[in-house]
Amino acid sequence: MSKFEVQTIKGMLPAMVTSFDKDENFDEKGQIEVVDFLLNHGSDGLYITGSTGETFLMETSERKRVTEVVCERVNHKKPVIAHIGAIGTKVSIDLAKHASSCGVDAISAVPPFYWKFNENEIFNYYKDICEAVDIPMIVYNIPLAGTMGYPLIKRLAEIENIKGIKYTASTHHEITRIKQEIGSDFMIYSGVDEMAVSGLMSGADGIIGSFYNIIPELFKDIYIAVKEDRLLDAKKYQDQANRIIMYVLDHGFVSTMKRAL
Ligand code: MN9
Repeated sequence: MSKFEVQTIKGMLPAMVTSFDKDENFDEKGQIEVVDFLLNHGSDGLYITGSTGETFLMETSERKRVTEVVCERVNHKKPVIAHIGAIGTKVSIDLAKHASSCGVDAISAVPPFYWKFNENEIFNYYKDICEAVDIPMIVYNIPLAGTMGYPLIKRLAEIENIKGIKYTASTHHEITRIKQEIGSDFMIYSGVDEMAVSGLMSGADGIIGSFYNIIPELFKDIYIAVKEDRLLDAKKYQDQANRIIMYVLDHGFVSTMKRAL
């Protein structure tokens, strides 16, 4: 059973990396260490098996095992959002049902990608998943899978289980528009780490990102500074974070973050 209402999921949530051993198998012990590290460094929840978690390199069975191990360790101390997106609806529904049975608080999915699906196909993908499970869905706007424009987001928000969006696109004016026109209880999680201040100032309820795996405190400071209207402090922290991000992106970001961890 999930525990947290989606409207209470706010703050700084790492898009958690997945631990693998030297043979590239899921490393349960390593994963538990990462979970403990992130929870002990101010995380307000975890976003698991997403792009940063190298989900598209994993077998469906491995993705399920990651969800089981993380849910057991977190044990409802903080909210867990499980990304269940896949190129096909059948796999996504299977993962969604499994994540739901593990007690995650919400699921999330990138839109189906590669074949440049049209708006109706993307809408129906999310609708089919939402009809198969009784758990909140956070849709995902990310240019890598094809940015969804405001009209499609508005349509998706009419599906009952769709309660928010992870917004990893730079069109932050749309964050303000979503809050104004769809409603303040439609949750928005800003996903471009380099623009966390901008996302929060545009109205995001929280931030979900890769770099909170390695510099969680700095992003928690950003979140708190914006909420307390200390914008010059927030900018200073963002500038510090971005110097680290630029370095890491130049060196292969998941591997370099793991080295840093
Ligand atoms: O949304 C992440 N996006 C991708 C989450 O992985 C594509 C971000 O956290 C970026 O990794 C980060 C670095 O560019 O902003």
